[in-house]
Amino acid sequence: MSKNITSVLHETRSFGPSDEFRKKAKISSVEEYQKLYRQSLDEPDKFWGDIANELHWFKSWDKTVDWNEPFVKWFVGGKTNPSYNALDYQIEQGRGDKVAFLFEGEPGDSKEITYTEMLIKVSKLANALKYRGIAKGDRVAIYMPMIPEAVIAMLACARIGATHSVVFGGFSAQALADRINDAEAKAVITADGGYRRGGVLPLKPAVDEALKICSSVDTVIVVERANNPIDMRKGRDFWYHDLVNNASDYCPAEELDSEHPLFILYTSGSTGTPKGVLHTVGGYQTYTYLTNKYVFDQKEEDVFWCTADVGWVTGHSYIAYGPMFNGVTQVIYEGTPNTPHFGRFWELVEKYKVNIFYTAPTAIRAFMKWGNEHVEKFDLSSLRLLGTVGEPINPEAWIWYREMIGKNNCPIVDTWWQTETGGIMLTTLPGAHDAKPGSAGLPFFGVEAAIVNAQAEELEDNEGGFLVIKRPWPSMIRTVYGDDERYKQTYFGEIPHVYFAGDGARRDEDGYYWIMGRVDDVVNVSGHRLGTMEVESALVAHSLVAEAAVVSRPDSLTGEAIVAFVSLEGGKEGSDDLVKELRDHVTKEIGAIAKPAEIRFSDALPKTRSGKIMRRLLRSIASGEEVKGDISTLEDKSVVEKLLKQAKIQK
Ligand code: 7RM
Repeated sequence: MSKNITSVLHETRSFGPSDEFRKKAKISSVEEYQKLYRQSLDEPDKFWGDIANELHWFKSWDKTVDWNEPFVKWFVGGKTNPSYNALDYQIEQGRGDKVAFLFEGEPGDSKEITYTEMLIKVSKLANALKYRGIAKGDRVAIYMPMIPEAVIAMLACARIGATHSVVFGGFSAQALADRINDAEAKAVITADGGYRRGGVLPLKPAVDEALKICSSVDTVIVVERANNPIDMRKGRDFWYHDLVNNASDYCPAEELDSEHPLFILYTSGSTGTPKGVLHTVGGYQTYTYLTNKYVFDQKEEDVFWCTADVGWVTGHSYIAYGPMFNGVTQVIYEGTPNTPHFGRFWELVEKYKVNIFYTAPTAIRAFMKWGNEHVEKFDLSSLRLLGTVGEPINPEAWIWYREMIGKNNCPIVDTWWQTETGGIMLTTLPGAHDAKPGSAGLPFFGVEAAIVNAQAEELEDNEGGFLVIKRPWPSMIRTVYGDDERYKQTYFGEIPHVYFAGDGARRDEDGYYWIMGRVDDVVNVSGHRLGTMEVESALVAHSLVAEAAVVSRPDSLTGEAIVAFVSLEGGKEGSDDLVKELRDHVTKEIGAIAKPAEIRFSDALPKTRSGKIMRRLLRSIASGEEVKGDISTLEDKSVVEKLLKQAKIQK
């Protein structure tokens, strides 16, 4: 943390919106952006108060923001409900018969759900939860495929003031159990299974497995989706369709305090167990509403498709909440982009005449690799705006996205944000700004960003440093669930008096931010942030493994790939069979996303005297680079020599 970061990427191209796009855009000039941006910083009470009032409040607030570093409250004393704002409030504005979701299952089944139908479905499930004794303040885990019921479950929880914790359907039983236990969830909403990669991904069996070690859960609600055989335990497990058939179709939304906990979403830290990032209702709803409106320049007639899974924050903020607050029509797709064919996404863009498309760089790199012929078969002329999120996008992929998908006619917004920030923090506004390939653009309204050194001193233009946020914004993380101290340490403990996001970046002479990646020990595989510690502890859980150190190396497809250095019990020798066994083991413990791309055996790992593994050295070795920098804290230098020798042999 002591050194600044050297920046290597220098890209000079820039692309502005077409005159046509600009003319119709909500914000259509740099001056307009600057004026609103200044107002958001100079008069935050007025700015955020006006925006918050574009949604519905049962009772107005007494104070807009209450900052008691590092704890913040927004719209203090106000009462509102995000489920009301996503549904009832939209219907009040005449959107009852408007389609909320255009759902497409992987096997090709499809259905449309209007806002009114959503309200009925959400109400019924909310009533079913109440019937099962779930009340305001309880936690509910959601473990679902990408089907409308996932969003329905989130909004049903919000409706009654139960805090949801969505666990990505690709996570293992163990990962699910850890998250259920940390939140002490009372119920799990799941499905028998979902359709994925041409087969069925069973979910209920993993819930059964997890619940063997979770005592807080007394209700499991199961959506019938894939018809895979499952066990139902009497008194605990209920079919979704049975419960909702018996439930009344209206459930009034609870009047929730602005700071009532809306959801917990677990994200990896550099050490220890996953962190339960907590978001609350009033600030989160205001910020996701506004970012969705301006970053995606949402028009009443637009069809919006965010390809994220609801298990990640992007699926929370830009599927379940932000677009709903704007009354948007969305596509929701259950499957993978290459099933049953490599053009599946483009087929859906054509079918549903998608106007705004939001995806991750890792997906874009995969599309590039699969070949242009899969794109060219389909009519993409409905597209008018493209977005990316999750990791830095390399300029080559950016240009491909612009040319092949956008046909040189769609602005691209590269949006930088985190689970902890709740919504988009850095971006260009598509009708106002030129975009530079590889840059996430400028701070959004209310975001006071800076590049600093470890003493919080601001650096010069183009100097690499730590990306920090200098004042609270409405959708900021409130705490790490159940662990205020960890919250304080993680986000405000390293650089004095600012929120430190964990990313390195530089700002250029035009004020554009260029993200350089994470500065801590987290790997970002396909846009999914995984703690190296979690993968290490999964490896160490295997009986033959003594110790493990996990690092990333650059990967052209997934952004970063996991390389695991493993030392075995009793000086045993590694083998190809063991590599396979360990990779399967990690898949079982965490999920396929965490499976190491490479495993290298070593009888010892480089450590400091205090016993900390020096991942920096391993990262260099894994990437085939020279080991540079300070190795004075290294306990046993011969360990590095051995690893280097071994790396040469493997080449
Ligand atoms: C939304 C999300 C957060 C981390 C973040 C960055 C990286 C995200 C971008 C990006 C460069 C981007 N939440 N990241 N977006 N890096 N440019 N546009 O991804 O909590 O899962 O991950 O992802 O390192 O800190 S997350």
